[in-house]
Amino acid sequence: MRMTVRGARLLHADRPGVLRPGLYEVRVGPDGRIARISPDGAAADPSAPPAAGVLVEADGGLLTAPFVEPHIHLDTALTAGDPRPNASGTLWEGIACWSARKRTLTREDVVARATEVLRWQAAQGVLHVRTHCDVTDPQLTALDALLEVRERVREFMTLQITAFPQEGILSFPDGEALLRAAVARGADVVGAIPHFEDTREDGVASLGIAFAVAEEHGLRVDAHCDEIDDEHSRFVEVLAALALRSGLRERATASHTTAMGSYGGAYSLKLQRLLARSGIGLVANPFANLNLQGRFDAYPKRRGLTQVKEMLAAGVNVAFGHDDVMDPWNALGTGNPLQTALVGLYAAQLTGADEIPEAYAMVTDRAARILGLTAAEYGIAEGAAGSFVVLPAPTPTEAIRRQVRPRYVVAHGKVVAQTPPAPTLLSWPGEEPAEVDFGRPHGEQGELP
Ligand code: 17E
Ligand code: FE2
Repeated sequence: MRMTVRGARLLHADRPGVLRPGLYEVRVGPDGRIARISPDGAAADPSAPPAAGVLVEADGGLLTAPFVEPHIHLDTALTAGDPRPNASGTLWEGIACWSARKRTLTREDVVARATEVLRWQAAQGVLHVRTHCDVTDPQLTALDALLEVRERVREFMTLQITAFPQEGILSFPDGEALLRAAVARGADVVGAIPHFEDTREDGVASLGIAFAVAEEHGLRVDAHCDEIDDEHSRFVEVLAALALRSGLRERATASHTTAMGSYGGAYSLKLQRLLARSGIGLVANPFANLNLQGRFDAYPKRRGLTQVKEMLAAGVNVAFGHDDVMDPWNALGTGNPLQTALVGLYAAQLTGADEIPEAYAMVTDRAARILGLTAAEYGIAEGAAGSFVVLPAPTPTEAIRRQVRPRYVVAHGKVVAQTPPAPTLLSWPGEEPAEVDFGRPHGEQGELP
């Protein structure tokens, strides 16, 4: 055995937020896969072989599959303020700021910034990442850099690269040729940005091109789609119809779709039915959406998110993404998925007791479905990859509420990050200094004696 984790809580395989009863021991074999999941301790299972390999004590903490980042921009990360800040806070000025910065890109610059953010992500338990990479650059400098980074991290992280035509497929000189060149060089996913194209017709045509390229090369599609407060921006229906008719279905994703926050009831119902039938996934990006949308509104001011709750209820897969880390569209961020989940659940009002764990699924299992990770690559089951996080919290809700960092991040049976507890001692008047753990005094449910 490569590793034994003792005393872990586990989630039910298909019920978000529901714990399996008791504590478990998880063993990872020499092949880096989960070899055995069993009730914890010799008392529970006298036939259990002694712990083997590296021993990790979960102390009753939750062990889940690692976090999955379904939508980030590693090429633009850590460029905030360079060459100038985004003064208006709009998507459009952000694109202009980035366009200026793009002219100064070098491969080393992109490799250094992307690697730094991937380090932050791995430290916080994110081991599967889909990044968008701007390919409206005649040199494709960022793409080449990210292809290099993808190979460097392959041993313990999945990095999917979306060829993202930030300034358009039809509205940027040679946009289609650049998109095709990016795919030829090794991009994993085909992007688009229909709401940015010069005309509605160009937007529709751009999605046709994206799906054609994806079909030709057996790739997935993930378009920035309807990222605007314009109820007339309705490209997601085009994307869903193309996903249905091409058979790409759940291999297609519409990211952002913030215009859905402006659609009326009649159209929303039509859309819910179409999206559910089409199988496409949605990625909401709460930081960027709350930051960039609503900028042209007086009060009442829109919250700027897609219809998260409604689409989940309709049976559509929805995940939460981080989008930006310190770039023209978001000056803050560390790539922390539990921060994304927290902000996302408030933005979408997923605040019911059984909705909060859904937000955890939206940065784990649901995001894994967006990336198309297989059962062998992702999940806590015998035979699956021995990659997981062990949290200093017993439930998904507590992990989000306390904003914990994983105690251990494990990739293929090897500890890649560990965060020792850092207790805060409080000297309360009349008492000895004591640790504050932010738990309810009467247990997690808060029952009074
Ligand atoms: N580009 C874009 O079109 N939309 C975004 N949210 C970001 C970059 C971050
Ligand atoms: Fe994005």
